Order: sequence, then C-alpha cells, then structure tokens
Amino acid sequence: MEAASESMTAVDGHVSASKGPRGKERGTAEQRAKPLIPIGEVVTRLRHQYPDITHSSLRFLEREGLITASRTPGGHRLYSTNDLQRIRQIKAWQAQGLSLAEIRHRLAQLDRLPPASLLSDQFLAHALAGDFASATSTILSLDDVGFPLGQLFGDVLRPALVTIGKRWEDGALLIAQEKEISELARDLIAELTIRHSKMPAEGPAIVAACVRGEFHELGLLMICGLLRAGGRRVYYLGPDVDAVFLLDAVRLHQPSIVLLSAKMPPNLAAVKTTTTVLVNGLAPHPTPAILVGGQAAAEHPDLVRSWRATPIIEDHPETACQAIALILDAPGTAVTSPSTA
Ligand code: B12
Repeated sequence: MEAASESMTAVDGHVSASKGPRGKERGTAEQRAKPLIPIGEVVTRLRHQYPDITHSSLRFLEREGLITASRTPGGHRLYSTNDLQRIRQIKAWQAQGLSLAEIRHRLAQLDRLPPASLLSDQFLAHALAGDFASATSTILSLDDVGFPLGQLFGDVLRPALVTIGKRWEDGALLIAQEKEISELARDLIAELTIRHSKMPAEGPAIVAACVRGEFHELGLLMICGLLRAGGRRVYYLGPDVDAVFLLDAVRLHQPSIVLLSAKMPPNLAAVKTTTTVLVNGLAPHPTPAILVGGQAAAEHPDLVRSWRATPIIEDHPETACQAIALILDAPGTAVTSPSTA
C-alpha cells in the first residue's frame, strides 16, 4: 500500500522535513502544525481538477525532482499543503503546455524567493513611499513566477493592510493614505482574480456581498478571487449592499450558498436584517446556507448562529475558503427553512 492510513503532522517527530529552500523557509510553527496528507488523499483532492493525476504521476514528479514528499518511518509518502499547492501549480503549467525544463526553471525561481513576510514589507514600503508602480510590480511579478495566489493574498497583501490599519490608529498615517493604498490593493486583487479566474458558465453558484454599512470589502474580494480560481461560479455584489438587492441576486442566480462579510461590530445588525429579508423574501422556498465572515462575525459567532446563519471564524483567505468548500461540497448543503428562521 502506498499511502499511510492517517494524516500526520510534521511536529510529531516521526516525519522528515520537506526539502527545498522554500519548503524550509515555510517551516514555521504554523506550517509545521499543518497536517501532512498521504498520497491517496492528494490524488482524491486533486482529481476533480486534474483527472490525469495518479499515484504514479506524483512519483514521476518526484523522480524529476519537482516535488519532494516527506516520508513516514515506514517509507509512505506524505505531502504538506505547500506540496499540494506546488503540485497544482505544476499541473496548471503543464496544462498551459510548458515543458518540464521550463517548469523546473520557474520552480527554481520560486524557491529562491525570500519569505512572504519580507515580500509583504517590500510591498508596504513601496506603497507608503507613494511608489505604486514598484508596489504593483512586487505583487504581479510574484504571480508571474507562480507564487501561490492564496499566499499572495493571505501572507503578502493582508499583513500589509493590517499594518496600514495600525499606522492609521497610531496617527502615523492619513486616512487619505489608507484609502489610496487600499484602492491599490483592490486593483491588485481584481487583476489577480481575473488572471486566475476559472469561473464556469454552469454549476452551483455562490452569491457574495458585504452587508449594509460595511465598506471593508478586500477580505471578501480575496475569498471570491480564490473561489473563482478554484473553478467556482461566484457573483460578488460589492460593499454596503442593501438586503433587497441581495434578495434579487439570490432569486436570479439560485446559489447554493450566500457569503456575507461584516467586519465592524455595528454592522452585525445588518446581518440579522439580511438573513430575515432573505428567508422571508424566498418563502415558501428554502433559503440557501448563509455563511458570515469578517471580524465582527468571528467575535460574535453565537449571535450569527441565532440568526440561522453560519459564522466562519477563519481569517486567512485560504483557510476561510477551505471552510466554505467543506460546507459547499457537503451532501445536501444546508438550507435555512423559513419556518425555523
Ligand atoms: C482598508 C481599510 C479601510 C478601507 C476599506 C477599503 C475597501 N475597499 O475595503 C476604508 C478606507 C474604506 C476603511 C474605512 C473605515 N475603517 Co478601516 N481599515 C482598513 C484596514 C487598513 C484594512 C482592512 C483589510 O482590507 N484587511 C485585509 C483583509 C484581507 O482582511 P479582513 O478584512 O480581516 O478579511 C479576512 C477575514 O476577516 C475573513 N473574512 C472577511 N469577510 C469574510 C466573509 C466570509 C464569508 C468569510 C468566510 C471570511 C471573511 O477573511 C478575510 C481574508 O483573509 C483595516 C486594518 C485591519 N486590521 O484590518 C482598517 C480597520 C478595519 N478600519 C477601521 C476603521 C475604524 C475604519 C473607519 C471607521 C474609519 C477609517 N479608518 O477610515 C471606516 C469605517 C468604514 C465602514 N463603515 O465599513 C478599524 C476597525 C476597528 C474596529 N474593529 O472597530 C481598523 C481595524 C483599523 C484600526 N486599526 O483601527 N477602512
């Protein structure tokens, strides 16, 4: 049997570390605590996107030196989430017709990159200096060499935005600067989303919006971008969306789930209004599952649940998307029945 029967973590001391400079660089406590995945599960997870993926094609990539799986003491291969991302990237490049030599060259470029925290500081320094051309090229050139989109959003752009918020709070930054840098980030998220979008014309839909009064949209935009890159059909309505427009979108697209974002605590009331308008407006038909993320929702999950919605507390865009996918792909995705809301 090729695969170990259970996932293991890299902190359990039984597993050798992934090789490669970038693999080592990502060997932070957080990274080490992530579960390692046996080969069979890698195939299962990637097969819907890449039907030609098999145990032997993964072993081939390893023989070619493009990936390096860890091993259990019994010799079973184990893959980290970074390995999974690397395999996805290799498959995407293969689909674009790149040769193995070209792929090897691109991966070598990726492996030579500094840690994401340094890249984030670089982006921020350019943005704060008003050098938006260099800030833009810092981000887009990372994408050009195949830096994973989830990490680009979550580990490069997001920490820079959090620092912007702290500087504003400390009085070291004008609101004007906060606004112009967040607009730059918005443009970059949009460009990256378009570059990676694999939005199908058919299939289950997702409708997403920031609730009324909520102008912080960059987090939800990142999530929508990642979902589109993963082949999901996402309709995003924007910041500060009145519940009646969301109801129209739900009637139009008949989504499997609705995503709401609420970052500022006072906007939680709008989550309640929105769920009520959806449930009553769609009755007697059931309402799609409503997932609510953002700082306010994460801090008050019980309130969100009391309105028959599901709070998502993950604040990294990749883990938030994983939580969404679990709900989306669960058989008979939950519906909120009008009688119980
Ligand atoms: C950019 C920004 C703005 C921009 C927003 C522009 C835009 N187009 O989005 C503008 C200038 C409009 C703005 C306005 C304001 N802001 Co402001 N802003 C920020 C800043 C700097 C970054 C926000 C951001 O984009 N973060 C990055 C994203 C990627 O992370 P995120 O929002 O946390 O989202 C993640 C998760 O929450 C989660 N998630 C979010 N939504 C959803 C939805 C679903 C379904 C799921 C599953 C997950 C999920 O996943 C996301 C991805 O990782 C923050 C600082 C900070 N610490 O966040 C302050 C901050 C949020 N702002 C703040 C304040 C006070 C304001 C203003 C009142 C005054 C001001 N500074 O201008 C107004 C209020 C506007 C309003 N009513 O909404 C405070 C909020 C304090 C609080 N919690 O009460 C902060 C924290 C700054 C600070 N340190 O004080 N702001």
